[in-house]
Amino acid sequence: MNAVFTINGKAYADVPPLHVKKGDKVLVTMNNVGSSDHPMHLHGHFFQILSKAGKPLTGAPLMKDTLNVKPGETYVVAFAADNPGDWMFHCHDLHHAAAGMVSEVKYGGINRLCLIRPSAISRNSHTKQKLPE
Ligand SMILES: [Cu+2]
Repeated sequence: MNAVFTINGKAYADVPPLHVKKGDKVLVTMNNVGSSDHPMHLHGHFFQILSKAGKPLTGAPLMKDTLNVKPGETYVVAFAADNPGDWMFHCHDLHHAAAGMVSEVKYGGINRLCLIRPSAISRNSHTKQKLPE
């Protein structure tokens, strides 16, 4: 079965990123409308769980970078945009991530003039590959 796993109805790379600015306090609602658990993982930040099913959490602040959201559950979490870069925000069931359940947190003002060119070059080959101009 070739299931597609989505965020807001879209699969990566069609999932719109969360655009943030350094210093923002970002609220994210995670609502699992599917039938599988989705351990949602944010790179580069920790988020505080504010509420589950509309009920505020009590006690000491609960800070996590991964939260398992079960079918039907809704959490509101918050994080401080304090680590500029482009960060993945994805389901940590990597089968789900590979099938599209990936978003990104992107900061404005980041230099995106980077280029990497992965390729498959045999380690046994002594042939140098000329990069295109
Ligand atoms: Cu998942």
